[in-house]
Amino acid sequence: MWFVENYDEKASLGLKVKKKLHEEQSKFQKIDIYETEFFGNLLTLDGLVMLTEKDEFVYHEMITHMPLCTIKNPERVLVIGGGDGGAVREILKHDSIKEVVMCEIDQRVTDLCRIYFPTTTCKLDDPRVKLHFEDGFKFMDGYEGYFDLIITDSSDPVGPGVALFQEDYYRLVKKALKPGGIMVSQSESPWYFEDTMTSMTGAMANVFKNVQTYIALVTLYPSGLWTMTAASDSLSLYDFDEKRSAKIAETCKYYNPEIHKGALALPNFVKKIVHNTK
Ligand code: AG3
Repeated sequence: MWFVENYDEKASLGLKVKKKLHEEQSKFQKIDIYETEFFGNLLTLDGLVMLTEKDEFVYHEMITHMPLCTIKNPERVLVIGGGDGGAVREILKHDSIKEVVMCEIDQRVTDLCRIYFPTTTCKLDDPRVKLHFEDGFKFMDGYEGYFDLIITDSSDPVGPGVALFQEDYYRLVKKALKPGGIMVSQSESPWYFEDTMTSMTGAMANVFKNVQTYIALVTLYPSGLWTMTAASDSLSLYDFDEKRSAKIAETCKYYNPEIHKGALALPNFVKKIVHNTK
């Protein structure tokens, strides 16, 4: 049996599956969990690969440590989405963290990941973590100048995640951030989501002074060439704490200080797609 993610009839990814572990239609989306031959357990939402046990470290290390090593003394972080807990696990590696708030719209994702992905959910019961299961957009409205970092760990811009790629959302993020804060959103693949990347980085550039797209090689996402985009009024990912980055890297399988610098180097065709300001 094969799991196949189809990229708009343009291409597809196939993963050999040992067995299907779970299947349900939640209030928000179709959730499927498989045991694969090579990548461990696989979670898909509406048929799209979210993570496997074997490769999740790339995405989760890169969406967290790039911005966290750029903030002097990160204390409060908000994760919008990220119900698998992988981002939360990485954030807590930074000693200065006092509070991590995760706001996931679909509690079923987290409940099921606790069963099938114990290595990503392992820190969700840490006393510094607060879990909320509601619409991230609405949830954030209650905050002003509070977070050092806001991470959008969303699915593609279809289904429940669409609003998270738009300017209104980035304005809310800015309001919830401390004045010197930074945001980062997963920003899709330049091969298959060119228009999304252009519109979302353009929308970020309307709200923040610095917009910086960087690369994470996520094997099982469309094309494998995946991007994340950070935005801030004062911080630049180039000015990061190399010492802390090296220390954190001892616990990582992908991220390290050389990757931190190298991830910011964009191929020419990607530079043309995004609104990089620095
Ligand atoms: N966020 C999902 C990225 C989108 C993948 N897209 C796709 N397969 N078409 C990852 C959730 C992990 N915390």
